[in-house]
Amino acid sequence: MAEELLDDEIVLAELSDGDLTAQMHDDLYDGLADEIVEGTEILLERGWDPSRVLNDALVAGMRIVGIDFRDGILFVPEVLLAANAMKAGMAILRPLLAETGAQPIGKVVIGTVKGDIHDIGKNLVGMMLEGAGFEVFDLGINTDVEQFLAALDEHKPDILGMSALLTTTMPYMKVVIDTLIEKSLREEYIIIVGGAPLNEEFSEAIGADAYCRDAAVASETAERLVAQRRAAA
Ligand code: B1M
Repeated sequence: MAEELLDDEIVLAELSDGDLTAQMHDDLYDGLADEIVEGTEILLERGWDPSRVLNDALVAGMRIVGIDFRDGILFVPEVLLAANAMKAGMAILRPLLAETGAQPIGKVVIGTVKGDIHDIGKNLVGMMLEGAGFEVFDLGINTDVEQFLAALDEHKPDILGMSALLTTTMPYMKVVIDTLIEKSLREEYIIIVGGAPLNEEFSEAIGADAYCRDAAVASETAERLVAQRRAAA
């Protein structure tokens, strides 16, 4: 029996490129960070470009995770594990991508608003956005308007993302948006908002561009809105 199990063990280094990327999609889905690190290193050793590893092995795998999360097949704990595995692969690729000058598909500044310390959902959104190929600047929790403005000025992102989990803190999103309007900066950014107490109506009322129900929707919406804006430019 033990012998049988050993025979079944998959040796990543022995797989063809196609089988290895498919296996990495499965390993991401299963949240296996060590296997993702190993697979990433093998593909790099085989001469793969870091951006090809990112797109074909990691981003493609996270897309499957995102779809199944959206469809209620995967739940938060599994997605956090998958996102952590993705992060482990990203940690190897990030410096290499910086060297090759590979461009992210866009930049996002994200934070949980002032007065609010909930960050699990926001972190998940940040990870999914990274998984989709965005460069993400996470301002953390309890972020006030000055911190948002400073980060927007510093990073010049395509997207500003705000998260709130409390009915008492969600109105602060409007404070940030109104400040951007006052400073004639509102049109510079796509603004997406999310968090359990929000809805479409609230997002429209405060002047955001989109409300995102969950992290998968956030990443799909971010990709769509950035593509639309670039096409219109
Ligand atoms: Co708090 N808490 N909490 N809490 N907490 C809630 C939110 C609450 C609904 C619980 C309840 O009473 N049923 C309630 C809010 C009630 C209300 O306002 N209507 C509440 C309360 C009252 C409080 C305190 C006031 C409790 C107290 O001290 N008396 C206090 C507030 C502290 C503060 O922020 N100032 C508090 C504290 C805490 C903990 C510190 C203990 C902890 C947070 C730990 C942490 O985040 N590091 C905590 C937790 C864990 C929760 C619950 C149980 C779970 C939240 C969570 O992480 N969900 C929560 C109850 C609940 O929501 N069921 C609750 C999982 C997460 C993946 O989902 O965050 O919704 P979520 O994110 C989703 C989507 O919303 C969306 O995508 C995410 C992933 O799919 N999304 C975005 C989120 N942000 C987005 C941004 C986007 C796009 C999508 O674009 C930018």
